[in-house]
Amino acid sequence: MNMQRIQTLEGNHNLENYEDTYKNFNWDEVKDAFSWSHTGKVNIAYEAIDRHAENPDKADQPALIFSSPDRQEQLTFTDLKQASNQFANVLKKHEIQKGDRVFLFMPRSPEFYAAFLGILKVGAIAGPLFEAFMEQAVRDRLEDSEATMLITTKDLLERVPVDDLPNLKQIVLIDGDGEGFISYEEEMKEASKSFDIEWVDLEDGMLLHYTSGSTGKPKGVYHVHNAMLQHYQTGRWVLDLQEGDQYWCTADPGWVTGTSYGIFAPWLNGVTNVVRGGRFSPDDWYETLQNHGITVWYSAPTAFRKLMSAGEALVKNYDLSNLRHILSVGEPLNPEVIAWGMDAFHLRVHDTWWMTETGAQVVCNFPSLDMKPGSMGKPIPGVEASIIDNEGSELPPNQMGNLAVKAGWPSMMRAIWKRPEKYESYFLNGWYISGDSAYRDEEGYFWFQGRLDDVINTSGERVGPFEVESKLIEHKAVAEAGVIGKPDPERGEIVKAFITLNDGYEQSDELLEDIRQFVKRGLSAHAAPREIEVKDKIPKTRSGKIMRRLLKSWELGLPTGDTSTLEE
Ligand code: 6R9
Repeated sequence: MNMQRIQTLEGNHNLENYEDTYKNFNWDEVKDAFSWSHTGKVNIAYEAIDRHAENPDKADQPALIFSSPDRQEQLTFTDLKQASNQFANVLKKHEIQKGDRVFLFMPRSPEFYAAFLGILKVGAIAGPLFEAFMEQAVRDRLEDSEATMLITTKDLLERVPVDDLPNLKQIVLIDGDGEGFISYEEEMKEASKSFDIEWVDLEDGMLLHYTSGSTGKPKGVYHVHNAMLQHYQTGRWVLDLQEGDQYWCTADPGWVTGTSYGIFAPWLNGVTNVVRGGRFSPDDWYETLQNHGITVWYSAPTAFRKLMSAGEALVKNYDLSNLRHILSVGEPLNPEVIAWGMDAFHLRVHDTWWMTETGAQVVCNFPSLDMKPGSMGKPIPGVEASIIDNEGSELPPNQMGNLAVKAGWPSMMRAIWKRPEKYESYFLNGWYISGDSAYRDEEGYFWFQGRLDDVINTSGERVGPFEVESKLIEHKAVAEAGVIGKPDPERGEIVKAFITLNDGYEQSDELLEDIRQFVKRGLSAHAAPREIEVKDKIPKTRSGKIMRRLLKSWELGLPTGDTSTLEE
């Protein structure tokens, strides 16, 4: 197989001609897809759910298929419309109003989705939190957002410093009641299934996602209803969603992927959304793909690498013949994973680049576009991305610089909660500066190099940790790798690799030297790690990003900073 370039996929795609569309597309064209183009009034929850429930062809189609080891449930668009109406009525009864922050701290469940949509229907702002957060992480987010209501479960309640949060006035318990708490079940039983939606402005808030920076407290990234334009349109072009699809996005809604693409994109496109609860295991994941006849699957490199290391023999036990389209986000997608995808599924894995701050996909691979493994692809039509220098000028092809997006795309964050100066600091000359470094080749494909703070400088040579990690995992003994720059008096920094080994391999000096030589032969002498340390686990965020910052703090014996997003 020619891994330099993988040809366009056969079949009918929503985006047939990338270059033409890029030249001619205008966001005004999309507005007709939504009811607010006629009424002038908007609510993203209406467009995602109620609009389909009012369509006789769609009303009884499954919107949500929930599946976890101990629970299987299916809700049609009508069911979900009614359940979210009921919850909106509960919120109204307890005087939640437009603009209030209502947070959700609970595992994925049908109740989560009903509550989330209910929050939007009253015009309030939803704040989803990972269920694995410990007390400090919960406290930081509720304090900063001044949330007045929290929806949670009995088990998780012990991690909520209830008495210490003056703004938090009400708590809804999903699985029980208690003195001073609102019982979800009790109130839902009594609530009406019809509700007068709070119609808001396109620029009104709907979502607050907290995300960790490299230093300091997590920041609240604020999104508005207008984002639906890009959620919807990337659902068509990039996810290539089509009538009859069974779509599975593996992300938790505590991460922006789990809201933009685990809620909005599929439902705005009227597609059945499969949600799997419970923990990751290769067998369960393949079973989910098979048993639900998944056609479009959106996941992350960390999961693909785990499946890859579980072996190709396992895939062969499952019938995955419905699978048509696979996508990845969150971290650079190693070419090795793409090669595995071609073998295991006979499909390309499409990389997509975007951030909490961009709200939706920006640089992507499209089914109708040739793919270059290792490249993130090209900007979506209607959005301009570029490589710019530190003064804000665009750089010519093949020069590494700041990956930047021209301000004003539909799903752009509209604020960092309560920190206007922080928000302003992201913009330069009308560009949003992502904090990632990349270059663009002559054909317009973007190539990720690293977080700017991760780039290693060894004896004056710049080394992107991703490149070294990708080479390391091509070695048969290596399962996962995290690479950092370790300060060195002579070289400025040296490349240090942390790795985990595949089953059946034992650490030895010979093996580590073999791995080092493998990177040297495959990349270059200066990129070959001078130190390799074998670990049981590589620290990662809950969204699967290797926490190089943490590896570095461990290495240097420094304080570890904000680790609230660290996976257990
Ligand atoms: C959606 C999401 C954003 C950061 C981003 C970059 C990394 C995401 C990537 C990627 C290389 C890709 N990232 N997608 N790096 N290739 N396809 O992940 O949002 O959690 O805010 O992270 O993730 O470093 O700047 P978020």
